Amino acid sequence: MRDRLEQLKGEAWKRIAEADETGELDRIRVRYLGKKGELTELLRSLGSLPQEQRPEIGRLVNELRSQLEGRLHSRLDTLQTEELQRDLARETIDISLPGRRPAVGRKHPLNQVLAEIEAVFMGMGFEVVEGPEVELDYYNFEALNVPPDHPARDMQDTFFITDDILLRSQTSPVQVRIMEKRQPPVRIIAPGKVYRVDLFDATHSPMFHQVEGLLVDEVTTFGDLKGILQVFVSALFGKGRGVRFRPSFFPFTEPSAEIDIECIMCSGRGCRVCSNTGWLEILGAGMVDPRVLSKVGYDPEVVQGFAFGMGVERIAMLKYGIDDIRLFFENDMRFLAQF
Ligand code: 2NL
Repeated sequence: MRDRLEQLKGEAWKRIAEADETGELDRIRVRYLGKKGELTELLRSLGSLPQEQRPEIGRLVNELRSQLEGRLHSRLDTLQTEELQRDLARETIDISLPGRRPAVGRKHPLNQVLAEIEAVFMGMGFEVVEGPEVELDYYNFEALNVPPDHPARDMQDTFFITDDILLRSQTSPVQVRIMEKRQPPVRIIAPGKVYRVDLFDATHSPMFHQVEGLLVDEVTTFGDLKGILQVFVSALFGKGRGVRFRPSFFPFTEPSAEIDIECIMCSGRGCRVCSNTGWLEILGAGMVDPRVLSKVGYDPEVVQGFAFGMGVERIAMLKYGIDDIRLFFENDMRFLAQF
């Protein structure tokens, strides 16, 4: 019996020492200490021994059982530590590897210029207002004194959806809607997308951005209009930039003017960009036609107003010397990242 115990012990120690994964230790435990384990069986067979040997052998079996448990436990400890070290080594993160720098976005150049324009007029007390791009013929044309036979009201020039619904061709309808709702003084600018039937080429786009402005109050003069537009030009193109007002015509203003600045490229000497005139057109403007005021319920004998309109793309092209409007809409990062 003693020999059998010694033999069991030798085998078990060897197995435990050779076990190289925790699952193997479980199998060893079952083999010796399980319900049908070899040591358990031995304990059960004690009854067949002579009475005087039983206490001594019983003590040895129990001693072996607790030694076995101890060894299994410490081997398990060792294996778990080794496994952890292996996992840690395998999952090491190399923190010395430089990271990938995320690309930082920026405002589209058109929105940069728009923000600049808005800031100038907000500084002079104008409020920024917006309105629908799908409009009624009434707000886009009728309320603005555009006659029924005007070329702008032709399908060749404006995107009609039905007979009386269209894509707005200017942002003036936003201003008409505001005038219908409020009493003077009105001091607003209306930025946004506008649509015209045009081929997409270097200087035309069927969709572009406009900023219109409107001021209506008691005693408003053409001199006020000139002063405000002079401030605008100085802010965007520099204080020394020459400005001229040239007589023109719009159905919604009378008198009307187109505003030119000294050519950005040649400073007035004459070049290809300004067609040798030395001047570049940047704005249309005028005193609001009394008929437009009457239609929204204002009394033209009591209030007057001025209005102006500009193309954001055109301003941005002149400011940055860009010669093709399509560059704004192609989303080529090599172009956009320059601003
Ligand atoms: C241009 C010219 C202009 C207006 C827009 C306007 C608006 C109202 C009443 C009267 Cl509600 N006028 N807007 C006036 C003159 C010129 O735009 O060249 N735009 C790109």
